[in-house]
Amino acid sequence: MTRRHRLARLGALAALVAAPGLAGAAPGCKKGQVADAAGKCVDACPAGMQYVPGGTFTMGDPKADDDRGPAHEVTLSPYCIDTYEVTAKAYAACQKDGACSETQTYSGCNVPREKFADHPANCVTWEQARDYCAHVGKRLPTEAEWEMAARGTDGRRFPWGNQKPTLSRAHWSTGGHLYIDTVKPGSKKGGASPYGVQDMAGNVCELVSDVWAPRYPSGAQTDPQGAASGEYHVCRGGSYNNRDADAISATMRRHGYSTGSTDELTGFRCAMACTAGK
Ligand SMILES: [Ca+2]
Repeated sequence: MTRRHRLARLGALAALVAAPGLAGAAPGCKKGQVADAAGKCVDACPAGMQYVPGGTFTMGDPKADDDRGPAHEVTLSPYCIDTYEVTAKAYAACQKDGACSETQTYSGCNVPREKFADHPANCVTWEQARDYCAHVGKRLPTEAEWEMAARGTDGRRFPWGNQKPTLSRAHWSTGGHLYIDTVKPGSKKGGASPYGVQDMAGNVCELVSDVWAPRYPSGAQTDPQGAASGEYHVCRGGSYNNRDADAISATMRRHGYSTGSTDELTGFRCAMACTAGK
């Protein structure tokens, strides 16, 4: 190994240890790239995903006396997360492949509606979301991965910062208007998270892999997977139906998704471990 290669490897290691800034670039590489063993910059994630370099952040809300607390330190390994919520069209393709079961078809469900093909897949159960992600070689994000992707490491309240939500930042029901449908993912460019992930506030609420518990563990955690057992799954980020800014904040948790349960406000995105450069 040449000196340059050693330095590149050390640089990549330092980037992980130091929980680098929010851009996610390895030293000497562009944003979204990492150095491989030979020191060459390679894309950290497949197309359509954003790189989150991992590191340490405070998960939860220090002021909350509910399931958003206690705030606790979480350290995550690098990972990739979908830039957008999974679309109805993508889910329908999985159905066609025989790997995903049919979603519900009641009013407001996007997969059966041709005009909503580019909107988020909603009316999906946790099991359907899990099966879709597995079919495309991914998995559901853990709740900790979802929260770091949404708010970075600086303790911000929303993906874009601490400013109040607006309609240019999130699809939510504000200004006395109750929205009854989703928008196409990526329609609210002002709402991008520190890592460039879109629609983490509003549009559809997003199922994560964890089982819900009424309180977080109080100690520091590394790559937490959620409660060991429980009846309900968690949905993050709020939806188009929420009128209260707090409901679409990056720490809010909505639970109650037991096996088979679903609604038109609920969708998902997928994630995967980042193995590039290793
Ligand atoms: Ca969302």
